[in-house]
Amino acid sequence: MAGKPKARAGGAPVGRRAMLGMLGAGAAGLAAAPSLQRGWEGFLGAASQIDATGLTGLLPNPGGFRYYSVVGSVPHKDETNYELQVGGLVERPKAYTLGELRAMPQTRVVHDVVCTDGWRVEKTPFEGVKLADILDDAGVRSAGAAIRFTCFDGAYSESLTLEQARRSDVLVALNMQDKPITHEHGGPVRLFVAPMYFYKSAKWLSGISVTDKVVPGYWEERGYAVDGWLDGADRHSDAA
Ligand SMILES: Nc1nc2c(c(=O)[nH]1)N[C@H]1C(S)=C(S)[C@@H](COP(=O)(O)O)O[C@H]1N2
Ligand SMILES: [Mo]
Repeated sequence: MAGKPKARAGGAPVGRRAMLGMLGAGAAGLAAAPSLQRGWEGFLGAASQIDATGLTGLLPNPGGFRYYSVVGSVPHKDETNYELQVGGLVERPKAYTLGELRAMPQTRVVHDVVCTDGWRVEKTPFEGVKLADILDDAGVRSAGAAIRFTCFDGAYSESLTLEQARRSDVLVALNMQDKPITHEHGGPVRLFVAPMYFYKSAKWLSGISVTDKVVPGYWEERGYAVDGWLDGADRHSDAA
């Protein structure tokens, strides 16, 4: 599979030299300023939002993750303004607040995270609401066959078949590594599709729409497989 294009769809482009300079200054500032609370991960997350070069994706990160976004900046959302819209081919379209999602039964899934770019973070816990529960709440109509996911970054999208979406290891996740998902990792709510490559796990999730067929997502329109199964994934079992 070809490497991801590094061009970002939005935001002001930052030159490679400027980016290196900024990262250098940031790293020096971090070493010199113990008062900087967010730490290297927070810095990387912030830097990645203005990095049009993809360089931040190449920097070391103690957690093993790289931060990805196809746009230059993403609005921050929390309990005051977050909403998850569920609609399309359903009986009961609904918008969930963060509080409503937190009040639903929570499921914890531990699975390796694997990006097609070659990095992996082993045994990563995610916790949240089973997508299947949200679909049951909404009542999928008989014509419904797939799900389209949209994001409040305004650009990313993903897809699953209805059968995939109903697996018990597919979550509308609120926690990652047993903490609320940070903005950099797609919080407050992201998808976690444990048996598939991490590109299927849409960050900054804002919309779940039931469709009559699979609508290829952002990377899928750019050549990635619609079925993003990891090697060794059990495609037919429901086991997490
Ligand atoms: N909204 C959104 N979701 C996204 C992406 C993105 O660019 N935008 N990148 C995908 C890819 S390719 C990966 S590997 C993971 C990265 O998640 P992380 O930034 O939390 O490491 O998010 C996936 N979900
Ligand atoms: Mo990825």
